[in-house]
Amino acid sequence: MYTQGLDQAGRDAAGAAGEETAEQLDAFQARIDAEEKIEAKDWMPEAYRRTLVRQISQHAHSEIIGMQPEGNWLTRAPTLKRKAILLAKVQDEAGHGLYLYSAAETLGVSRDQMVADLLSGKAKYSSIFNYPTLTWADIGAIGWLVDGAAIMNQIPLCRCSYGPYARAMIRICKEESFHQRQGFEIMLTLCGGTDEQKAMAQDALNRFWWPSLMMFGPNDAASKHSAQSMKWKIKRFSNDELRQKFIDVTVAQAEFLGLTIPDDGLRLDEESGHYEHSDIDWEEFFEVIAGNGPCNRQRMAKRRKAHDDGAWVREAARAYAEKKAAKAA
Ligand code: FAQ
Repeated sequence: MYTQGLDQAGRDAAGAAGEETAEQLDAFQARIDAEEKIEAKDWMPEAYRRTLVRQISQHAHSEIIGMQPEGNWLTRAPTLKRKAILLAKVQDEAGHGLYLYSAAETLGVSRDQMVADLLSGKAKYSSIFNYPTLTWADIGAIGWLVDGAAIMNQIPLCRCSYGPYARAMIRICKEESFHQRQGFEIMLTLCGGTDEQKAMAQDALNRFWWPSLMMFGPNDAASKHSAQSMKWKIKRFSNDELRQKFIDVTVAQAEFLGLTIPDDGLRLDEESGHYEHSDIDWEEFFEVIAGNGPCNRQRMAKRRKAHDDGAWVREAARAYAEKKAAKAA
């Protein structure tokens, strides 16, 4: 019911989009430039609202779909302790999805609508979750690299101009930081183990390195939303800037583990202090986000099945709400 009201607010805002005046837009930009937080009930340009709904809902979907590759190893974790840690991590991702859906709802879109957009294939989720987790070392690589890349991208989102998103990101980043350490610790343990275990860690790095770099999105020249999102201080850094920061910190971590980054072109430019790297396979990236990655179909089929299997829970919750409302009336 709450979101029905929000849906209406969203439609009203969309209807008013054509009536935005230059004065309103200038005043809004001045608030952004002054680092004021924009809150749910504040006036905002329709394009700002839509950009946030797109980004926050895609972020939420990523957290939810992102539970699948790791969930794949819950029953096969090597020890009870590892299993408990992984279970907690996967539950955290569900929690992140829920805070993010709530943050997006404040912009006038209902969770039902966002979920429908995911299930119909209209909304995207992060490319990284379309790669398979073939060995236990992949769980280490996901924590180390995928959560590592997520933190690099998401710490600046704690300073996003939209208050509800920025506040949700604070707790998410704290939890992602724990996730990154648990992944690195798995890699450290494997690298200190037998030759076979170390080879498993290297293989996971080989397979997850390039997809992790793709998480930051297309390069700046091809990023259609970056310029406007940076002007609105939704994004604080460009895709390439964040990718570079990630590479610069991660190379030293790989060296510490005694692993080799699978890039012959990787070299430190002494002058800039940054690592140069080989070209990213953008063709692969665009294929994955178009739905043709190694696991896209499997991930969506599983999500649709989970949604269908949960129909009775939604039905029961609806019936209970109706009963309560009738009693109150
Ligand atoms: N995958 O113009 P840009 C996590 C799309 S959470 C798929 O540069 P923008 C936690 C983009 O949507 C990971 N699509 O777009 C975890 C746009 O398409 P559209 C998720 C991508 O928004 C760990 C088009 O390409 N994190 O990992 C990707 O300015 C372990 C053009 O791109 C977030 O969502 C991609 N990698 O910048 C969970 C963070 N990149 O919408 C479980 C918030 C780009 O026009 C286990 N999001 N696209 O159809 C962001 O920071 C931004 O949205 C970017 C993209 C940086 C992802």
